[in-house]
Amino acid sequence: MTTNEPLLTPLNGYVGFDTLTKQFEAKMLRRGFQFNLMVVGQTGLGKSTMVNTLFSSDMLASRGRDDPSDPVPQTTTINSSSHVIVENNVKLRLNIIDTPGYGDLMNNEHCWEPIVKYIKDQYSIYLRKELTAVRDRHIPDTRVHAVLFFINPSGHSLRPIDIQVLKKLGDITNVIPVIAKADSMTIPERDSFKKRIRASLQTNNIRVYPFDHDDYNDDEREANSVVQALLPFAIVGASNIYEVDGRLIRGRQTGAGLINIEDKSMCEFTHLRDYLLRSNLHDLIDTTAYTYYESFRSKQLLALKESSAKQQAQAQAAAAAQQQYSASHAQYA
Ligand SMILES: Nc1nc2c(ncn2[C@@H]2O[C@H](COP(=O)(O)OP(=O)(O)O)[C@@H](O)[C@H]2O)c(=O)[nH]1
Ligand SMILES: [Mg+2]
Repeated sequence: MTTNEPLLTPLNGYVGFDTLTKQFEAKMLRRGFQFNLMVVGQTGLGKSTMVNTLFSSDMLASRGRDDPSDPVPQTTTINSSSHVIVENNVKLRLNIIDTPGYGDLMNNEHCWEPIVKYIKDQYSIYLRKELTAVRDRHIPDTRVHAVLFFINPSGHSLRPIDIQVLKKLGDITNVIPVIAKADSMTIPERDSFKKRIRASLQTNNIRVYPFDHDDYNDDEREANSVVQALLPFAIVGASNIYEVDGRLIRGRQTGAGLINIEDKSMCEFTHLRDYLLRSNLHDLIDTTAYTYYESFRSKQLLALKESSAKQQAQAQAAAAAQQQYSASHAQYA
């Protein structure tokens, strides 16, 4: 007999499977987590600084200039760097993928191609490993789990090139748009810029993270809609520590004074950090595996099936033609 009602184990009949979460936790702690974060945007928007700010460390060299007449140093190739960070026994293996400033050139046609190719290549590598006869117990995961997309704080709207790139990226990975260097805007300017960007994302049908899917329950949907109304996060990056009223804060000294980047009334850095690392890290990894990679995988496998069916049909046709040819020649032999 099967019933949908859960059976409670009687008090005197403790079985012990309620320790499953602990067993799982112990295993996951031992194994650690892998998170791959990509940053995309024009050179000089503060991508490297933001990565360092997010993880409170010096992972990427920020290439600011000492003198305004110096040329702007650029990242010219896609660079992946690995780091291991540990917090309260939880080990996080972090891959930061720094991309060349796209859209820096006069002719930006196809400037997104290397970025899109990199993301798809990682899916491809994973799929190949998954399909080998003797596959690794744990396939190393290099799939990009999230892209931080840096928007120029121009105060106008998204550039056509941004729209194009966002569209391409939103189709294949989790994209979190952020307004870079938000300290260059006043709060009202920032808020109307955010509104325009949200409208532009919607009219152009661009999928950014979070988006609703069947796996979410009502609470998660509710939490997502709160974040959707906040996007894009207007952030300020800073690696310097200042002492204010006896407290150490991370801040950026600007002409208008010191910005405490952890103060929510000044910028949305903490919203981004909490969202990315404290509440949604696991969901980003999950969405990559079960939405984006899954769709890549099924497309690839279908294409493979179709091409092998085609090959088979061609081979059958060739064999039939050969047979017919041999039969007709046999008549005259
Ligand atoms: N005003 C302001 N400057 C920033 C901010 N973040 C970074 N910078 C400065 O912008 C310059 C370029 O930063 P970098 O992180 O190297 O940019 P990337 O080329 O996008 O990686 C550096 O001089 C940084 O100090 C920010 O939020 N506000
Ligand atoms: Mg950089």
